[in-house]
Amino acid sequence: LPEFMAHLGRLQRSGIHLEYVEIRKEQPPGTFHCALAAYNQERNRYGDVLCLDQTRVCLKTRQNERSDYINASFMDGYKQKNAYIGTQGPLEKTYGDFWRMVWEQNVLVIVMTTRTNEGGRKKCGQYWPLEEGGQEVYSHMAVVNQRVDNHSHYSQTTLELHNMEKCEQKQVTHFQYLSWPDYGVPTSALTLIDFLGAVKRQQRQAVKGMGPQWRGHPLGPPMVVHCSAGIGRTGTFCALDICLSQLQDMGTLNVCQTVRWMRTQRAFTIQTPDQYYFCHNAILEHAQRQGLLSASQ
Ligand code: PTR
Ligand code: PTR
Repeated sequence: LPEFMAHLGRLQRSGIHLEYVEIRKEQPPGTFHCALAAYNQERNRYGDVLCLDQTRVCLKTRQNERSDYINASFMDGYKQKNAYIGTQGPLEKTYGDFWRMVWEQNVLVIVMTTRTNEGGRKKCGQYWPLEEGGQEVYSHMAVVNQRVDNHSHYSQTTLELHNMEKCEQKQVTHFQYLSWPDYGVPTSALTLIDFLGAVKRQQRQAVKGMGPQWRGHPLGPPMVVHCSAGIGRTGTFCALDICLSQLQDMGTLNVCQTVRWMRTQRAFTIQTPDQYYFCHNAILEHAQRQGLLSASQ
């Protein structure tokens, strides 16, 4: 933490913005062939937010389906390979693909950091049944809403997935953070950090209930994290998780290196200088609350 504080002290806000400008200059280190293929265009929410071939999540193609593409990327967490799948807000056309990915990757927790509509614009499809007791069928997956818990800044929904081809079922927890505008930053860092805490507790608890094949993987399968494009808010959320884990484990952290690495896996991660600055600020607020800083800092 002292190194981080010294770094922050040297840079101030404008310096942090400049650091971000430098990060943005770096080109993504891979190719976008699959995302750019003509028959996949309708599977991208935004024509300019594509995923790298090298880290994309491939659907396990079924017969008579041409494409294994979904706009989703594996991303490493702190000391955890593929801790997250960063993805766009599902489109009506891709609801089935989304749930197929959740099933195939054994996902236990879905984190949504956008509302479906913002400022009169559609940001993400309503890809799960909203009401308690509701049920929807997406391709060969039936999703049942078992329970909704509303908290002041987020809602937590327990969903049951029925794979109608395999006649098997699984439980998934859906978390939606409700006060984060796109291109913006949350009004309070601490409410986002509390949200992150709730997400991680659920992931840990769900992993404990998994079968023996997961015993060697204490942190479990990837969490799905999405917003609208799956880069700005998604990237900020994951960067914060990684940096807070670094702080907890090593007593220090490096936002710049973290974001640069993340961008090699999910291209364009973190969209604005303010989101980049927010990561720093949120860590400070957290450190203050934990009593890790003296009053003068
Ligand atoms: N082409 C889009 C646009 O700027 O309108 C791409 C985009 C949309 C990029 C939303 C980022 C966005 O934010 P987030 O990743 O947080 O949903
Ligand atoms: N609509 C987004 C934007 O204008 O920010 C789409 C976009 C995303 C454009 C990333 C360029 C991007 O690349 P970089 O983050 O490397 O500048």
